[in-house]
Amino acid sequence: MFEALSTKLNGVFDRLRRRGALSEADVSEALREVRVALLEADVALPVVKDLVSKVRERAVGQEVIRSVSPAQQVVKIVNDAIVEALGGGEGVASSGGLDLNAPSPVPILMVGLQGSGKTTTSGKIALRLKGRDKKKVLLASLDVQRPAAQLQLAQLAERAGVASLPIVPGQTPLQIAARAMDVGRRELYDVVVLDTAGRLAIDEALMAEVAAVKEAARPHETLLVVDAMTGQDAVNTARAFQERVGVTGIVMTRVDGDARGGAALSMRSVTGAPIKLLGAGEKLDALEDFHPDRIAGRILGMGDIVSLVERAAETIDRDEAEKLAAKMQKGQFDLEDYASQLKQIGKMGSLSGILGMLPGVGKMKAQIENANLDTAILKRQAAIIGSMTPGERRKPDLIKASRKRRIAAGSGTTVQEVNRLLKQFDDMSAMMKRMNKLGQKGMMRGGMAALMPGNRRPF
Ligand SMILES: Nc1nc2c(ncn2[C@@H]2O[C@H](COP(=O)(O)OP(=O)(O)OP(=O)(O)O)[C@@H](O)[C@H]2O)c(=O)[nH]1
Ligand SMILES: [Mg+2]
Repeated sequence: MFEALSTKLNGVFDRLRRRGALSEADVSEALREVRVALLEADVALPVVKDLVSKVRERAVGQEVIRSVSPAQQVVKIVNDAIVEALGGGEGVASSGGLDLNAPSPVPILMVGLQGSGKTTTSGKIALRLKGRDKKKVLLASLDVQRPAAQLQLAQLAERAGVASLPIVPGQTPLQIAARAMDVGRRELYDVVVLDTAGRLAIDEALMAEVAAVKEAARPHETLLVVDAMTGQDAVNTARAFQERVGVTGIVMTRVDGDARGGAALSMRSVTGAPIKLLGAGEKLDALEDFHPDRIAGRILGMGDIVSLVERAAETIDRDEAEKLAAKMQKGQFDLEDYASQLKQIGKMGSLSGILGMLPGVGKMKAQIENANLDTAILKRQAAIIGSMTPGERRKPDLIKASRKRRIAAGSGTTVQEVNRLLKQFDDMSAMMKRMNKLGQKGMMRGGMAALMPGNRRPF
């Protein structure tokens, strides 16, 4: 699932990242492409509109985090909007997994159209509850439509190693449900899964049967099973079930196929019900909890950028950055400031990884990696600066031969390394002066990339 959407969005972001600074037109163009990609993935139109307008609003009003590029921020904003569309996001309880917080035996009712995967999913849920949650599970088939349906569930129960309700021919679904709950209570089961019959299409007979069973069994979870391959139809089915029966969650099956995935993105917004589980294969263990953030990560394939932006937002002290910017403007940037920059970069992890993501540095990434630039060098540089006196840090010109020897000895480095650091700092100061001529805006766009020693000339 999601392959095509993922490829398209990746294309959009690749093009975006090749630009350094983004104009509003760039963002608009990218959003047009995002919109088309979502529509092609079969996401419902109102959901697409909502998502795109949210992204536009946030991208425009976004405060710039200077250590990341505008394109990366857009990736993060799109990511967050997708997470929200999937039913996640801040302040929203994780919708992954089932809610079993009720007196035993907890009834779970499985509903859905024919062939959507109700019976298979009942078996999967039983296996998972038994294994992972150490629950005593009873499976009961209320399917009196298909002759072999009850047998199918009994066989699945055997494979999952759980009990199934003995088959009594001639009973109605309501009678079977009552018997299942009765056995569940008497034999102290934790969970009773009630698997119902499907119909080819939504019809009143099906809805009435399901509604009656629901009324009688009072399930704690009513799970609607939908086939991801049916795309927009799955969403319409879900809406109908939600209106007529009321469901507490959705299980989307066949996500192992090449479904376009739009249904997953539309489901929450159209039905209000969360997707709780994913069926990812015919085997009994092919059941996954639904985590909006992980799914978004799977769609965008850009988890590294998303977490980079998050880390940057957390670690970069905004006031510090403002002060620094002002100093740079006045040409007062000194080694003390450089050291504090090194520390911030250090907090964010591997330098070459971060550098590669910074605007305009992409090209140099290979060179940087070849030069084996990593945080070890940053630490040595920090040590060198740490061995200087405050006066030396403010006025590096003071540092002549004998001072260099002292600093090298104090930091466990060599005079050559001290020289290299000073040379870099000189280069950087020269660059900053040039940037000042470009004006504040140009410098801000350069962001921290401009502060990177490797950005001009790798070691
Ligand atoms: N690839 C794949 N196949 C699945 C998945 N879930 C179910 N199936 C297959 O889909 C077919 C139908 O599954 P069932 O569980 O019998 O569907 P049902 O909803 O109980 O069908 P009815 O009882 O006839 O309404 C079976 O061949 C399953 O193996 C899934 O997540 N991935
Ligand atoms: Mg079935």
